[in-house]
Amino acid sequence: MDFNKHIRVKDDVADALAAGKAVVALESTIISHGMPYPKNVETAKTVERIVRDGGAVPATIAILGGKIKIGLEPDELEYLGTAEDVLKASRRDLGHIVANGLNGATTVAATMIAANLAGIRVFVTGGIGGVHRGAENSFDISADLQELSNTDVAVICAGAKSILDIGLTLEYLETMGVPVAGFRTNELPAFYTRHSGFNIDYQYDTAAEVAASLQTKWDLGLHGGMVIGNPIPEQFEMDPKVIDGAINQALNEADARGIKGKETTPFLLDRVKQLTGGDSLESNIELVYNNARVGTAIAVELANL
Ligand code: PSU
Ligand code: MN
Repeated sequence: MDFNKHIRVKDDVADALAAGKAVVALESTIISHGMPYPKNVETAKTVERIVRDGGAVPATIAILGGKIKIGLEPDELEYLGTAEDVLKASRRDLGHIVANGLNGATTVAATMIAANLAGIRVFVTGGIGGVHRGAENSFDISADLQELSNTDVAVICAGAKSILDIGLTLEYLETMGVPVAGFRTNELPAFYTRHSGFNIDYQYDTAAEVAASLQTKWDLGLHGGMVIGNPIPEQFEMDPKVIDGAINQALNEADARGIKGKETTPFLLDRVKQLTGGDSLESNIELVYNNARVGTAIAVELANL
């Protein structure tokens, strides 16, 4: 399918969309900048298999050679997981990367944009960006939050990491009119742990309830997405003390080294992983799998409406 000269939709994704079947978008920053090789590529491939097993077609999104690709081949996933020349691509970066024929790994914001262009309504990831701790000085607020306000794509995630200020992230989402729901929880999950202590607006216990809420929002002409927070399964949860200690140390180091802008999130993710001796990576992978199962069920329900 070639509805826009900058976009290439993989055949199986295009066929599913044309037939009104369920498609699940997946991001690529998590592959190129969120996890180390080879776990990143293994995870990306396993997530695609979970989506297929659940009855939907996976569409991992990235920019390769200046084309926005919706649905990737296995060798393209491998490339994203190993190459050094893959830029982190958020909303502001898309025009530049595409115009110059470069490679980019799409963030939540950029993946939402690409998914929406192709007509994909459901997107599964690990965690969203948000309002960073100390944002009152740094002004560091992820472009993901504005995107959630504007672009009609639901994001299934394991909540927000405490590298972020979770309370301020929720306030910002409220201001921007973004619904935040919990899947079988009334709290926003804190990524590595099930509990953040921050209550959220709605609890949905089935994929059908989420799909009905999304469809109704869009039927009312309300643009934007929804955050569906799906807690990490208990057996893969981290000890809150261990993870909080690692996050605090990583934040102090980022501050001392003057890390800023788009480098902040990848730096913090990488340090937390090193400081927890790889445990955080295992939790991260398992929560993505869990999100893929729930997100696929939501996409299937939405396609049936
Ligand atoms: N949170 C994670 N893992 C990630 C990211 C966030 O737990 O890989 C990535 C996502 O792609 C997200 C991006 O969209 O980081 C946010 O970056 P920034 O804060 O620079 O907007
Ligand atoms: Mn930022």
